[in-house]
Amino acid sequence: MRIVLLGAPGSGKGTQGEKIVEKYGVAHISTGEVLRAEVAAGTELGRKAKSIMDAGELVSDEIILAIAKERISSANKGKGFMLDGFPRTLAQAEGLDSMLAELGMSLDAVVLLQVDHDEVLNRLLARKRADDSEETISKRLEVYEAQTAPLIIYYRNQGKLRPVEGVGAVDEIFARIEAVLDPVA
Ligand code: B4P
Repeated sequence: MRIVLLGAPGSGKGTQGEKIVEKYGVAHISTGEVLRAEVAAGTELGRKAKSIMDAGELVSDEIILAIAKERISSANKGKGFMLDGFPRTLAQAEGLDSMLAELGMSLDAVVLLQVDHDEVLNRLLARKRADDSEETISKRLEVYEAQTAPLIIYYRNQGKLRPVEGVGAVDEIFARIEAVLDPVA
């Protein structure tokens, strides 16, 4: 199974992603996690990424596509993969499609976690990660609307979009995700 988990910052991609990995045995590829690990390790990429993440901006498509390519190639042999927080721009989505085509693969589904603006704002203010200051959060939500929300139309046009209501108890939301993924798995 090859899927994308799409949604605003704080929509619960990381939270639901863990449950998807546990049930379906797919590899979890989170570009945000990879970047945070690079920051923690103090690599050159981490140093470059930190200031961008702290400002609520997106790391360049070139860097992200290189990270994704490496992870996707190594996840290729197992039960498939779940992309969490990638793609986030149209250029990334197109890059992903051509990367998969080269490998003779395509996506099975794109799960969209739908959560309204006030709810994600409250969740992120409560989370207190390094890039969760009020100013950074507003910027990230603005960037999501401008650069990532257009992917909803992109994947709807491909017939792959599976919208899921992302508000409620974590297990309740997961049951909604299972209802759309079980037929694909
Ligand atoms: P990410 O790591 O992808 O993080 P996120 O979008 O902020 O969070 P997520 O949706 O995973 O929410 P979570 O489950 O944690 O990105 C971080 C940064 O990395 C980006 O801003 C960007 O700079 C960079 N980056 C990453 N990928 C990139 C890409 N492809 N291109 C360019 N740049 C990239 O949930 C949030 C909170 O809500 C948690 O505290 C959780 O406990 C809570 N929560 C979850 N479910 C809930 C529920 N049902 N009810 C109440 N609370 C809930």
